[in-house]
Amino acid sequence: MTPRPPRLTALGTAATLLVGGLLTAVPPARADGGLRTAIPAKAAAGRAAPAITPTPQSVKTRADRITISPTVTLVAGATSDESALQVVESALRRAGAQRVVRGDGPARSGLTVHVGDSGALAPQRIDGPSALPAEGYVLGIGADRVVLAGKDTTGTYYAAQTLRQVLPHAAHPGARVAGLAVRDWPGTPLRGVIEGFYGTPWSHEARLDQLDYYGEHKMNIYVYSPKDDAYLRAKWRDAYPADRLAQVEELADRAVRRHVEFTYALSPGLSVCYSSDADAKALVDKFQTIWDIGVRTFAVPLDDISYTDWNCAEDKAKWGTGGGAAGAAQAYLLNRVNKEFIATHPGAQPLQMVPTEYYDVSASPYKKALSEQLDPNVLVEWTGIGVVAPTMTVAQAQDARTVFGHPILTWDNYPVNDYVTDRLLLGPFSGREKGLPGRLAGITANPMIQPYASKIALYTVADYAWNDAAYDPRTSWGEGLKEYAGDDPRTRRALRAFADVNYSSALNKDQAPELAAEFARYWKSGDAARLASVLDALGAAPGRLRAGLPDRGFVADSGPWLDATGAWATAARTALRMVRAARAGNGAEAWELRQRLPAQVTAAKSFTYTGLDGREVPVLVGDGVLDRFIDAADAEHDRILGVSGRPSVSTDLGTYQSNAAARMLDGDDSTYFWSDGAPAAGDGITVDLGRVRDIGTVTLAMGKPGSTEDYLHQGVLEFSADGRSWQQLTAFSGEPDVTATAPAGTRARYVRARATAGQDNWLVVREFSVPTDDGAVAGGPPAATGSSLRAAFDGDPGTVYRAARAPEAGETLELGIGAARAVPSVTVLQPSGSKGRADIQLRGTDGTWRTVGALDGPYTRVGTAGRTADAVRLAWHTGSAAPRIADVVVGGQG
Ligand code: LTM
Repeated sequence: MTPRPPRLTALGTAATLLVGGLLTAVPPARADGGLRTAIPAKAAAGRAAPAITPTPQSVKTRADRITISPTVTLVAGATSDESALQVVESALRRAGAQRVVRGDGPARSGLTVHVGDSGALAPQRIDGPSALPAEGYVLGIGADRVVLAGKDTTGTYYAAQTLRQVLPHAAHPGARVAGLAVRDWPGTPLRGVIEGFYGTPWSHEARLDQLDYYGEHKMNIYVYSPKDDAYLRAKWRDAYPADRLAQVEELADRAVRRHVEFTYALSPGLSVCYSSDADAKALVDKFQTIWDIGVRTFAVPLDDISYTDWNCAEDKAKWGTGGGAAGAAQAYLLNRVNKEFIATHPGAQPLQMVPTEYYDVSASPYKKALSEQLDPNVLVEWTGIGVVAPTMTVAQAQDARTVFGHPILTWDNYPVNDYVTDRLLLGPFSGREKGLPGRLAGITANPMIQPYASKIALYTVADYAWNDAAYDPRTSWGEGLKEYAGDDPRTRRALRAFADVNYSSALNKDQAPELAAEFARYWKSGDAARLASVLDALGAAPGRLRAGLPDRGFVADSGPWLDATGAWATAARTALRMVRAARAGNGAEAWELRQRLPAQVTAAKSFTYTGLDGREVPVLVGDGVLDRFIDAADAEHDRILGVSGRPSVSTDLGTYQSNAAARMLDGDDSTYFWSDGAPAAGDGITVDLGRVRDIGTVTLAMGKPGSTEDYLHQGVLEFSADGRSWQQLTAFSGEPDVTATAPAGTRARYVRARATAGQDNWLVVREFSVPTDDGAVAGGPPAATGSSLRAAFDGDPGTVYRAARAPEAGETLELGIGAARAVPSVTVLQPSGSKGRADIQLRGTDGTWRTVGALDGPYTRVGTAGRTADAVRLAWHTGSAAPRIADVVVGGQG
């Protein structure tokens, strides 16, 4: 049969093409080929074809098609192996082939698939892979055949993985598959994972599963280096028991079949004597044991050890002290391993090492010694600038290459979560500059303690490392989620919603970007129906993932985070309903919902998982987004109700460590706000009283023992009713403790301390106290222990006045509201179930108390027709139960 030449459509220079739903940047069309905008695999299949991942370098569609025949013949060529053949065979069966037979040449009838034979590309008029880098491949579909032609066996295996993604899923033969020419190669030689975290090491089953995943995603290295595996670090000299060794052998074997370099990493640094022959022999002997079970790649990590303390006196005698001495000692030992083991074992891959200074590019005696003395063919792992580098650039990688003097393999600390064990890091690999992979020996990503959940980020690592030019973190993330969730759209939506609320990290600053955008949209538009459906979907996500996510390991890994997500969604829905009710004027319902929230938030924060040391670690989900939405909803409810809120404080200055601004109002002189820099003229701190109130004597207590100069050296105290026009209360200079009494009748909502000159010292404020003359609470019954009368009138419905006993005859609870004014309404909030009974009374200018209503359930609002009053009281009925009051809101306070 003479294959017909393909009909090709030229499309010109660099273009974007949709292949299986994936946007792919492609280089200019070659003279012998062209591009079509058809979607080959999709067109042939009854279902959406998966994207080719990682993003291929070049994909061209062809006008011709092939048909999956009942019998398909596989012909193995020079760069095929059993692994590739098996992937192709099972992909063809899934595409509808009933028999897949192996033959020596093209079959007389039916489809022939050439695996690892670039000569078979000729009828398709597609160039072979000879000019491609190692592991590159060409995949041609058309001219009545399929050809997988790798530069090497790994390349052909990757062609098989691409074919697996391109072929349709069909129950019967006959599927038509559109013609395609893929020309593809990796962006960097080594791409994969270093299991290098602290905490519970991955299980054996999880590692096997990971190796399968790496093969499918064209990752070719796995470094076996969990910090808490004693045989690899604390007891590195110890021989493996037979069962453990058998497991390592099984991993090594699986890795070979998935074209992954299983790298055995032994970390002797906690106890090694670098100059010791016995220790060098112990290292080499252990490597030999591992070599004997089939491993060919080895590493000696020396991170997270001290290089100022030697483990033996001989090392000090031989090398002295300091970083330079440590570098020389490490180079000595590693060179021995390199010469006595790697060089004597043909087939061994270059030795890898992790330096003790792995996190920067600053010149140092240590790096100089390594650079000059370590054998040049040893790969050096480097984490970027910082242990967890938010960004990594080409220039930094070049600097690392220069300062270490060796090829650089990045140890990229993403998505590792051993330093934030309360989080799942499910966002994409980001902040890595395009062009970086090409400057590196490779990229190894340190994953999470949770192996299955790590796959979401690892998908994006694989995508970036393969084709950084086409890489877009959000796009790759979305494609990875789709692949991982499988075909069910509900599961896909659930996974995306769950990943969104577990998104933030050092690389991805924003938490829950999609949910945060929905909250922002709601506050702007008031579209509660839309937000309700978003929150319903979030609440349903854990159940959907538990029921439908194909990778069951993910469900086990994420259990507490799934539970927390469901609970946060419940709380957020309550908050939304509360705002809706308040906005609709349904105060009683809103108050009932507001009371449910604290318990729901506590429940959402209650989920934990058990760490390696047996400690329960509480988990975080959507932090800073879900919790803030609930706070904002509370505030909105309170605003609608007319609750003033408790005083709050803000500042233009940054905060040093955990010395937060709120400490200025905590009534505790031993805690303080501490700025993280010196105030400039105009910088200041502002207390917001929540509403305009009568103010009295203001106290600003600055400085502290040990930091006596950390105060505003020159400034003013000012007050304002609206936050725009300010009046001076006092000016001060050279005094850390400032007191000023406002003239009688002064009313303000804001009081601030403002620097009038720049200074060198930072600022410490122990207390910024603005007492108010209104809001005084008197009477009874007395408050129970842990409660206060004040809580009944503090502007915070979250705090409750709980009476210690039932009221006595004639007893009242009296609340001052400052100077006499018109009062349009009084609202009394009682916790649900409260049984207090009382008349609500106002005191007029003549001093007489008049009843305007009576307590009536948890939410009582009485209109008072604008009576003028200077106080409100609850006159308890005889026989009332011990009362509980969350807040009394006197209308018209703003
Ligand atoms: O990063 C390196 C080279 N070493 C350790 C890792 O083992 C650890 O997982 C990460 C993240 O905490 N930090 C390290 O310093």
